[in-house]
Amino acid sequence: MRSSIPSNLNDRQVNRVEPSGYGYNGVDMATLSYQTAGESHGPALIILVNGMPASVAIDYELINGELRRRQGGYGRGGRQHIETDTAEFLSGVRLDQTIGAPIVMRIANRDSRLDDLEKTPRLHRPRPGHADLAGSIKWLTTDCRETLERASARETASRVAAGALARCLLGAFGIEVFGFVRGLGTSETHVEVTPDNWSALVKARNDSDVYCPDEAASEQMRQTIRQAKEDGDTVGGIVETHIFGCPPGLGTCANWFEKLDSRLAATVMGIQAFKGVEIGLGFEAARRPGSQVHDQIGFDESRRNTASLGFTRLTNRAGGTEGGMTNGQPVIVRGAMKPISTLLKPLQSVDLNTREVSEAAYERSDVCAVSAASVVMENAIAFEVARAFVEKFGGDTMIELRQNYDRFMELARQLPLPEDLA
Ligand code: EPS
Repeated sequence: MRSSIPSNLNDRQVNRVEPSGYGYNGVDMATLSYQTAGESHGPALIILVNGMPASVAIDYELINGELRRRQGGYGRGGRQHIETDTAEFLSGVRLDQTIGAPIVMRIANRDSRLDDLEKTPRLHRPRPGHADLAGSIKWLTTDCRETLERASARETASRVAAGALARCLLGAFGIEVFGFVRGLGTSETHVEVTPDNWSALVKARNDSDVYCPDEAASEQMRQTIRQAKEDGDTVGGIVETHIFGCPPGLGTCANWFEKLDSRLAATVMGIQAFKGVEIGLGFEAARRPGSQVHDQIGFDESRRNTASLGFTRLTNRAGGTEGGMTNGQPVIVRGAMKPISTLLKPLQSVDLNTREVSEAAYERSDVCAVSAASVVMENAIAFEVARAFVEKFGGDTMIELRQNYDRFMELARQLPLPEDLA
């Protein structure tokens, strides 16, 4: 009701449509959400998570392990030798469990030097492909530093922390996430990922310093990175995430902004340097006839007690979503990362102070961060799935979430519902 809105909010705020599920005055009220703050060379990265139910057990090893993985990967730059990313919990957790209060995590930046103009000089020659030029104009400055510090992919450590925290919740319901590098430059793996083989692929991926569970493809990818380094160039790639154990019905077909597909796409496109996203067959679906796109439905009584409720598919080309909702099959998302825009052999740019054509500035950077990006996407997607899960099953505590989930699954397994319930 209008009268319940405090008078210091103007009409625009009161009437604002919040398509992303964000509620009153831009603050997410009921569902799970996170926000991040911090500059690449500021004192720390900060992550604020709201809406996490109480009594989620925090798996510190999982969270810090994912942060460590994000720092790795063949082709990374010097920064990762300086940092040891770990999440310090400042609020919302007691005795290693969430308490239902806002959660703040902090990741310290050891390479903190933002106000030291000698170590972190002003930068006037924007790098093509980075946020430098657009941001400098937007904030009416010729010092690109002010934009690049926030635009830096250093911020992705925050997303990994938030996503890995969300995985602590998902894991309690048997929902697991697997991410890897599908392609790098023109090298790619054709490995097939299934509910039966993915655990074995985790080991193969972890044994590969490019995070690809295929040894031969990994070697080609390393070679691609070595070549790019020699050429003073950079290289991008394609990363893939699979989510196993999602019950049917996460997301909805009711509104475009609530569809799980649109939320997953936004999640992926929000990661630094990502330029494309596909779910299941993605763009390939447009090239095939319907008979070679849609996944035929079967039923296997012996699987009635699994997340799929016994419904089987001959294929999973849809990538686990139909009509904006999970359908009980593994969710499959791919993202395309462009090559990093800081090149050792710089591209042409313009000095913002003089307008003279000159080479783009060089900052310490990575030749390739696709491996790290696979960790970022995997965890960012995990957060969005957890958000959809909390939205569907609700409750302030894990006890309620568990009861709602179990009850829903029981009813869904029974379909058609008995008359007294229908
Ligand atoms: C990154 C940290 C950054 C970059 C990289 C990713 O550290 P620094 O700028 O101090 O070397 O290495 O960021 C970018 C590629 C970018 O374009 O900003 C990290 O922690 O992942």
